[in-house]
Amino acid sequence: MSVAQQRLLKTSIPGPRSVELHARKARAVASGVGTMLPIYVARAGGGIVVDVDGNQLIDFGAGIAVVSVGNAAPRVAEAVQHQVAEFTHTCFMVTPYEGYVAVAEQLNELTPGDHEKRSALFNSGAEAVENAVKIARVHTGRQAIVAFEHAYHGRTNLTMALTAKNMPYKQGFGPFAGEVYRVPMAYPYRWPTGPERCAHEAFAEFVALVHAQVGEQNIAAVIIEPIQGEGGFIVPPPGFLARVASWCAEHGIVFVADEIQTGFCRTGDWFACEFEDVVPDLITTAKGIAGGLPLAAVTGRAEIMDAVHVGGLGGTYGGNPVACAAALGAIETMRAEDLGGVARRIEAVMRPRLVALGEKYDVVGDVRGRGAMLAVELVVAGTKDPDPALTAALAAACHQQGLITLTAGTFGNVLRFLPPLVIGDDLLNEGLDILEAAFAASV
Ligand code: PLZ
Repeated sequence: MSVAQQRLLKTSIPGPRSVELHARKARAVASGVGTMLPIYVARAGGGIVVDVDGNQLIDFGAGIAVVSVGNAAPRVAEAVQHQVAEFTHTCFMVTPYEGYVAVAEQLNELTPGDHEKRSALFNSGAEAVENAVKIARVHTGRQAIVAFEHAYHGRTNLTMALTAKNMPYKQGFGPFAGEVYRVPMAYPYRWPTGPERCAHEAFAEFVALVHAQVGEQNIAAVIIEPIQGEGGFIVPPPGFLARVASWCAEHGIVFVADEIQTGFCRTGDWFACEFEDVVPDLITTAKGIAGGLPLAAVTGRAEIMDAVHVGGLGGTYGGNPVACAAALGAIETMRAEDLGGVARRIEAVMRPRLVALGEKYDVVGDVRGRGAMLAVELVVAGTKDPDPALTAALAAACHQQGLITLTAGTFGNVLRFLPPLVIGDDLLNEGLDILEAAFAASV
């Protein structure tokens, strides 16, 4: 690993060179494209991001759950370098190539269920979700799509409609796509009658609501993140996913698991659905799949995937050969280094320390997540009122000390942790030390 695995602060954060680049950004880049922490990156690897001022920050974000295998992971870099020298693009729809087929084979093998499967490749998570909807509609001959509160599925027109949160994702960008219906999410911490009743009551509400307001016979698909990502790492109570999935099966509705954030070892299994033995009809993947190159996929039951007419799915770049080579390198890394097991070990290190924070500080309402996808929800002490200002202050305090942390949540009050799975235990613990110090200073 060429990047030294240690935190190093040479300047204030951001340093002078980053500040200069950020001024150039303001003149050149559309202001709608925001940046959370304006340190400009020079190199990154393992659990460290190096900026242009020579600062080395601990990475608890992994580019939003993307570089699970690490930045510039050796197998990914090697596969990409080889592929980029052979050919960079032909368009799979014009003249195909083996890498695309090999990635599809891997996805068919690794995703839950041993039924016959097919995959199709795309460029971004949102594009995969759009295509899952297209496929479900053709297969069922129905139009309605049911999504959940706190859901995040992307920023394209159809996926904005599926995404729950207005600011910043939807504000001013309507009108949104039709035939999208939203139902309550089984959110244990905020379930009105308490977490014990959440699974049962949320499912009953879901069933009653879609029956009364949509009609089962009109529903093409129900889409859900097995652990909600941008919505605040909301883990549905045990049994909820399975009940929704089997209800879908009963009514001929396609059950789509959006594993774009949870997939590829992040939660301790290849896919988060496996934890509860849920087998989705379709599964959308992206992010962790290709070690940082843009690639996404829809994988699912052969009879559903193959319902679409020839030529109905595609795009110029979908399944680009360089991205496919990267994916094969990333998947090989996950297998060889048992990154699912590593994610569980990361949880074993992080969770007890987050729980301890929760015991010490009343502002920690909830500690949750799974594997290397963990979060704390911050509230006003003694209430469940979200505290987004404290959340932002804690994140900023971490940034100042050289720890990259992200926030999330419909109410902006969740601090989330998504380290690269290849991060060392020493960096993990040092990052947690910084977090603890931020609590001590800010609360
Ligand atoms: N589905 C579950 O997490 C992307 C969004 C960052 P794209 N999440 C990060 C931002 O602010 O834009 C995501 C996701 C889930 C779909 C998507 C969309 O994936 O690759 O960003 O299109």
